[in-house]
Amino acid sequence: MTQRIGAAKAITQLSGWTETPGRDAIAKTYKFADFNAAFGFMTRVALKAETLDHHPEWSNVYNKVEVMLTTHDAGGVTDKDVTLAKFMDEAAG
Ligand code: H2B
Repeated sequence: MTQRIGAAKAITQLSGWTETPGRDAIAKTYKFADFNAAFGFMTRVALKAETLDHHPEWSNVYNKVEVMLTTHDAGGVTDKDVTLAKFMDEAAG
C-alpha cells in the first residue's frame, strides 16, 4: 500500500491546494470561463484518473469545480494525490 505523507507535507509540493479541517485530504476550487471549460477539464481528469486508478472526490456547479483528494486505501494523503493534483493544475491551464 502507498505510504501516507499527510496533507501538510503534500501542500508544500503544490500551489493553491489547502488542508481540509478534520480530514487528511487536500482541496482546491477551480473556476473556468463557463460550463464547457469546466466539464472539459473534468473529462480530461476523469480519463487520467482511470489510468492512474486514483479518483477524485469532486463536484461541479456551472463553471466551478470543487475537488478533494485523499487516498481511501491509505486513510489519508499519499503521493498519488500529489500526482493527480499536479495533473489537475496542468489540465486547468
Ligand atoms: N481513488 C482514491 N482516491 N483512493 C483510493 O484508495 C482508490 C481510488 N482506490 N480509486 C482504488 C480506486 C481502488 O478502490 C481500486 C480497487 O484499485
